[in-house]
Amino acid sequence: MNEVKKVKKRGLHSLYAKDPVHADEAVFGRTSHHVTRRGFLSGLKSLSVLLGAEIVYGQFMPAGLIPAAFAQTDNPFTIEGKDGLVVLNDRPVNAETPAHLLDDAVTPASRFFVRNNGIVPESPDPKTWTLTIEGESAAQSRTFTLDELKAQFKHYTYQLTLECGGNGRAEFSPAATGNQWTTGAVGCPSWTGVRLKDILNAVGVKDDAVYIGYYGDDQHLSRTPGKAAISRGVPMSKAMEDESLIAWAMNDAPLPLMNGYPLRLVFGGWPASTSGKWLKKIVIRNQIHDGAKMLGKAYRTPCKPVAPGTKVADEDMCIIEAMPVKSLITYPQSGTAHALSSPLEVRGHAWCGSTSVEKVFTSIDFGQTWQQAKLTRPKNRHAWQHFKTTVTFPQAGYYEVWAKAEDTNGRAQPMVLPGWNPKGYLNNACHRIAVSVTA
Ligand SMILES: Nc1nc2c(c(=O)[nH]1)N[C@H]1C(S)=C(S)[C@@H](COP(=O)(O)O)O[C@H]1N2
Ligand SMILES: [Mo]
Repeated sequence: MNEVKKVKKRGLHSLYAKDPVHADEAVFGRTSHHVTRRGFLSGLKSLSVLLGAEIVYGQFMPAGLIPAAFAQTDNPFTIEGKDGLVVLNDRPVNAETPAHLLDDAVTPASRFFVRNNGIVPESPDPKTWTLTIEGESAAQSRTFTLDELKAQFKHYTYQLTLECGGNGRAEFSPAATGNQWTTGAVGCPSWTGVRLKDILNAVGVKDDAVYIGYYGDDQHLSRTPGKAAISRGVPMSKAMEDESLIAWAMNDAPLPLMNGYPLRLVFGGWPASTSGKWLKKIVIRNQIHDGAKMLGKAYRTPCKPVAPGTKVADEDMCIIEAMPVKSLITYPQSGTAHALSSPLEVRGHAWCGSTSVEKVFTSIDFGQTWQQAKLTRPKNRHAWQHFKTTVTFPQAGYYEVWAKAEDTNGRAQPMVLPGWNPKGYLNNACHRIAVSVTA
């Protein structure tokens, strides 16, 4: 079931992540990292040849930008139960969803990404599954079976966005190690379960509680008994939100094994690493949880911005909380050919971990001008929103459609890579797709 078939190939992103200067040369055919504008413009000509069309707004195209048309990856792997996901690693299994497969308003289980830090439990038995709540700030220690959880607490369903903190890592330069996620470590299914706060309150939370931490049933890659692959958590304020769930269902069906079957935490809008899978234990802590991947540089960014490549001391790294504002174009698929005679519908989703999205804009001229898209309200707090717009092209040629979301606090996505950080988290740069317009 967990088996991943076929051999790895190197995509443009891994090429670029490994050595951006050489990748630049390979793609743009340049000999120097410092490209003059003239050199760049002649590069543009050869790019146009490669693309098979004139880059209509080529004079605005930033030097060093890899055309989105080249970011197409073929898919050399498959995971059972997952449809068209691109596998980035097979030990542990990690797979992301191509943008055009995330077009549904509610992400189907078959298209929800997979991010594992350890070894997936083989065949968890829901009948004997238990969840224990304990910890120094728990009034008592209590264990529930899955049936007891379902019988004793009210059920809630919310549509909640989960995005890996490392989504977009592939674009950072200098490159950050770790899974080279492009845009597909995000999804927004509907989740059903009980409110974490109802369980915590039933057990009893002491006044000195500051954090909860989780433990799952997956093994560390080394298979060392008792060693957690990951054990993260959230502050009490997030734990006590209405939408913070202990969930057993995704889109009204049991969770897929890869996504935490039979029980997981779901904290919408926060780095998905906080949403513990195969959930066995929650600890209520009187200090910030110090489990695996809570300390050091894991899921942290520099407390103050640093220049790319800077070595940052652990004590200057701060825990990532809500994810930043972001959007994804899910239709059309990047690389689409479109006839000049008709307008093109462009659509996708936008989300923001702390508030909601206020506006989404698209551009077809490398960000010179923007037009505002139609945007829906979220189904509930921490659910992604959908945007739709119609684009008309002035002439045949190669275009990129860019999307930019702005949250209710007036914070918008940057067009280029934001704040470099040692582990490559929180890349919320504008998503862009290639469209070739034919006469
Ligand atoms: N027990 C356990 N929980 C986990 C993980 C894990 O490896 N083990 N990975 C975390 C990370 S880093 C992410 S991004 C999300 C991914 O959830 P998904 O695999 O369902 O997409 O699960 C989180 N919860
Ligand atoms: Mo993650």
